[in-house]
Amino acid sequence: MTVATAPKKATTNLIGLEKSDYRGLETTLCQGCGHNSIVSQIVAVCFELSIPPEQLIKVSGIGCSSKAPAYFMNRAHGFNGLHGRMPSAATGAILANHSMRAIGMSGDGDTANIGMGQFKHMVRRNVPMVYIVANNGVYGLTKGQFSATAEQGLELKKGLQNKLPPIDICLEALIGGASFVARSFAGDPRQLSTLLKAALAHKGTAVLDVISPCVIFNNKDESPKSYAWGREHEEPLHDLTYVPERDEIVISYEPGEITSVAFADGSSLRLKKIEVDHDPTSRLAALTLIEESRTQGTFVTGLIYVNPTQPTFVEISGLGTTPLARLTPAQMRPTEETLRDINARFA
Ligand SMILES: Cc1ncc(C[n+]2csc(CCOP(=O)(O)OP(=O)(O)O)c2C)c(N)n1
Ligand code: SF4
Ligand SMILES: [Mg+2]
Repeated sequence: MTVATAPKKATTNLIGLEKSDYRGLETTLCQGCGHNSIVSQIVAVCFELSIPPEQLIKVSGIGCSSKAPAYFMNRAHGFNGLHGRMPSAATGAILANHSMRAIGMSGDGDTANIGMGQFKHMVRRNVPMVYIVANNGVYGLTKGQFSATAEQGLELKKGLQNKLPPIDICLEALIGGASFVARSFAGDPRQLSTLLKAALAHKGTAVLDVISPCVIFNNKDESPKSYAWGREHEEPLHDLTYVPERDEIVISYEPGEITSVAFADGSSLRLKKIEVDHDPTSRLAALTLIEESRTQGTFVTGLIYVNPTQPTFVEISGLGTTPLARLTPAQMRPTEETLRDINARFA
């Protein structure tokens, strides 16, 4: 008698790598830390999209969140920079070799406190990279001081109340001219994974503000950066489906039920309306959405804004197709004759 067995699920991706090829070192972050969930999604998504690890640059600043790149993709290139200075390190790396993909990993302190200036210039330039902010409202690494994204009135330690209004990372990104702005939750792996895929497909800076609870210093149920609050209050804007270039999915929808965002690499993101009518291609609608969410204290997640055609820093800088790092000395140096001509003009 022959016994029918279910077909085995492929353990290798399109470039013949296993998921283990996308892992990093064993995490040293606390068990249950939201940053660990973000790491798991990066590993899963990069494996699924068959991204060659050697073609990825991972960059970070300082903080528990900025330690996270050590825990994914051992075979990728990495640079752990100074506190708040990840954007300048990433910009330099990308300008040197724009054939690479880059994932920047930052924290709310790293971005919204010490690194705000760098962040604003990165989004304004539209440097091609995914910029993840693992946002927990505290400086986790230095034992839980309030960061600039902590809610006004929040009490974490007895007698200590945050008196200042919070900075909204998505709002700052939008005002700064960002071309891709999304918010997600470390407790919502499905949405996070889809947004990560779209962010990797986007040609400019893709800002992903991920509420990522710190289980040690900011996880009381009443805190808007806790797991309990997030699970209770999350309001996804859309039901999202990422469609890689090679897969044309055939699902029938009612007319007007879905919209689609096409990325330069041929992939697309399908957005199915849930409750709110939000057009992520309208900057004004995105600004209004964030302002309404702030005043009403709601937790909206999903793709807030996208402009897939906004020119990137590489395009604006006219870098051409060959990355600077691949040019030969002869291609980079002016000839003696050219130098003589230039000097002659100043004679
Ligand atoms: C120039 C400088 N100032 C201060 C510090 C101390 N410091 C280390 S991590 C950190 C805050 C990190 O917070 P965040 O970016 O939110 O990361 P988290 O640990 O919460 O993930 C601070 C203030 C430092 N390392 N360098
Ligand atoms: S202290 Fe907080 S942010 Fe740092 S690893 Fe632990 S849970 Fe995560
Ligand atoms: Mg933090």
